[in-house]
Amino acid sequence: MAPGGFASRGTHMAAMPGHRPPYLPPASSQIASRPPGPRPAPSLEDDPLSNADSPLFQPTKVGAIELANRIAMAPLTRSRAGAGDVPRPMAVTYYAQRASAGLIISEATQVSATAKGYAWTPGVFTDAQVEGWRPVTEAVHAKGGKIVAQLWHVGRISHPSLQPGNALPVAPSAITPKGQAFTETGFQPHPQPRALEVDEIRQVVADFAHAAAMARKAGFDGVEIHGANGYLIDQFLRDGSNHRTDEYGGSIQNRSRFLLEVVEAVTQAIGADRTGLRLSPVTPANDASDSNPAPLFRYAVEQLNRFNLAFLHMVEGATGGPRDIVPDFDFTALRRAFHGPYIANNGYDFAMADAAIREGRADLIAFGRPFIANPDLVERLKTGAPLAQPDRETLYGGGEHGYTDYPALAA
Ligand code: 8OZ
Repeated sequence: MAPGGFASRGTHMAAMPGHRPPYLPPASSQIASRPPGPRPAPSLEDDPLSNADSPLFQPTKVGAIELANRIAMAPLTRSRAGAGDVPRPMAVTYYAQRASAGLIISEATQVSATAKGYAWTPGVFTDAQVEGWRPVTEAVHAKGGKIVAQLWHVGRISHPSLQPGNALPVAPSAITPKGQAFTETGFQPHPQPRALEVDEIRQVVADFAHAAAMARKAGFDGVEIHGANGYLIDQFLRDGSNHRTDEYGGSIQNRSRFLLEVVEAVTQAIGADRTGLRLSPVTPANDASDSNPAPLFRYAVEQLNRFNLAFLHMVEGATGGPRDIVPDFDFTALRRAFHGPYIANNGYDFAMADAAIREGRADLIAFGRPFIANPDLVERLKTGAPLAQPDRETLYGGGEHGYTDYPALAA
């Protein structure tokens, strides 16, 4: 094993360094569905306290996509793609096992070769990648599920060993992020990235549109544009990573330009009713920071309204960490400002999710980590069954173990 505890392919890595705090809760964490004590009589019809009565389990629609319930599987990087960044057959099993989610959002998926920043993550821009994804989307559909592809460009969160021709990663500005890249040979510091030229920005926008069209060819019901967690779109949005002095930097309007151009190109390619977006206004993941996020994200969301997107997916707080990292940040104001379906995410349990839907604070709830070890999460939430905890050692990299071998509860 290399210094720093990194394990190469075939074994596993426990936690990626760019994300503080880590994406896993302590092992003691539980999803509580109701207070302890005797359960009332198990009548699904008249028991007002039954989890099964929750609006979480009611069908809904996001844009053109009809969903069996209001539970989304959040995007989860698992680093198990094969050569050419093509999903391997075990991904078919993994996603099909989780098809009872109303909506599956795929793991983050490169829109181009330069979009890559982690070992063994898949793409959706070549014909071979489309062929690798097709059996995944078919298997999810055969089980009545829906699945969108999360379209990803990492920007500066990368390393030359993951880039074509060992080139430097690209970014809005040549500002080195703190943290280390997860490469095929171990963790390595992120280098200073190269600032994109304006004509290159146009190409990246076109790459998102191309990947969206390829995702539809692969049978995905739509896409989620990854605008969160300190990757390229978020690097443009936030002033800690964007020091440009041209039309893509400076004012809130200018820093939002790249996001809005990507949204416009993708919606033109596949339709706004099949296009969603994920944002994370206050997360510190991947060294993301902004001096004044409230007006920035207010402006971005107001501008998004002109597209009629299928959904807006919000990471509320620090990704995989505290929800109140910026205690006075008002997510309900953003939810109200957005005129479309709102997917809330980050640390929800059944009770929080049920209350958020009932009180109109969200239309869907995305669960991430709980889906790793609970392929039948929807059923477990419905029945109040206990949740299995994921094994940290098998989160990223490796094979079927810790991926497709978490069992559903016996019927
Ligand atoms: C965990 C590990 C690697 C990547 C994100 C795509 O934060 C990710 C990611 C998460 O959005």
